[in-house]
Amino acid sequence: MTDYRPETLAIHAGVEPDPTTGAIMTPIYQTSTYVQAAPAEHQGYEYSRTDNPTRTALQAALAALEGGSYGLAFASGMAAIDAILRLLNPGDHTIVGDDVYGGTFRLFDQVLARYGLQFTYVDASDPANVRAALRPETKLIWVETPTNPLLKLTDIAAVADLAPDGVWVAVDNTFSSPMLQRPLDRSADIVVHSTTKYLGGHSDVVGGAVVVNDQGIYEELKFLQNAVGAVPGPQDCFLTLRGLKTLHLRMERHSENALQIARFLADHDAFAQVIYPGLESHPQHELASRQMRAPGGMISAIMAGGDAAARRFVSATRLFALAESLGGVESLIEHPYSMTHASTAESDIAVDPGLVRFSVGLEHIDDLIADLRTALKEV
Ligand code: P1T
Repeated sequence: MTDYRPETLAIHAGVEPDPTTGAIMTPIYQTSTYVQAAPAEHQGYEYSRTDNPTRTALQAALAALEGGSYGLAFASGMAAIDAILRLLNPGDHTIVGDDVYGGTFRLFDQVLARYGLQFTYVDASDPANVRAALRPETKLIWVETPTNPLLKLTDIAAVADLAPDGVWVAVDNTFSSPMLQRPLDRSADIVVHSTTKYLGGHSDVVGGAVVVNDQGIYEELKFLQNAVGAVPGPQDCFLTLRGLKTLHLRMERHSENALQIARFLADHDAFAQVIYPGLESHPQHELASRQMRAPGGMISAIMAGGDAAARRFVSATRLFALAESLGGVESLIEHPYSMTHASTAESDIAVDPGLVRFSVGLEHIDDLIADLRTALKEV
């Protein structure tokens, strides 16, 4: 299966005809438990927190898409991130990219720091900053690339190269999806996703995933998945698995639409800065071209009129729905300062109040640009 190209994997990976009926789609095994022939004599499934066949299919598909050996599904992206951090012990140190999803910062800063984990935030777009932050207690390097919401990139191979033995590199690949980049191929140790976003793709399910190659890390994470219990239900696994089948087509169109919209915004004087890895003005455009198959569907822009203009603009669009989240078929717009990144407001990694974030969907490009043009008249 791993010899297939990503487009074929998206459709076939992890899914076998159901052994009892031949159903081509993995059924939703809506069961909490499994009958045993004799004590501990079963068919591989004992209890659905531990394993469920619909989840097994999703996990295999996720692993194949990321080019990894093992996949694990979680109840949300945050649950997946939390499971990875539970590999660490009190006193262990993590280097974190200085632009991350607000919920990730909140988990690190307000929950895990209380258990003695230490975090240092650095601008990981320059690997030298990561190297300079290494300490004897460093166990993990944590980056999003592109980041949420500023779309900064990290050279994954360069960071993996500088990480000493025993320091894991984890990449939150939510904004790219495995169709645009596969961090394990660039020597990262751990890939994490909010599958709520591009992988699910239809704004109808919340989920998370971790993919790794190392059997030891997998076994610890598999233990934590069961011991802590933040697992997705079979219906959610089914929806995510269904979403995966069109990931390649969706990522292509997200990227095409986003490039046109980024160019439109860059030409409009309402914006002081437009940030999109596919624009030549992006400081890491060259790295984006080298590391990503396409620049993705996310755009950020800082409004010349600051906070007030940003709030007016995001309230005035119609097709671009004002909502948190991203990666679905429909276009979304939001104001990170007051919404997704409100938890960073008082911190060193606070975002600009004039920032607006677009998740460009799959609607017709002309309708999307017309919507933005109309809304901009109200700014
Ligand atoms: O929402 P959840 O499935 O728990 O995933 C958390 C998460 C993890 N990593 C990244 C890069 C994310 O963007 C997210 C969730 N982000 C949003 C809800 C948002 O609107 O940015």
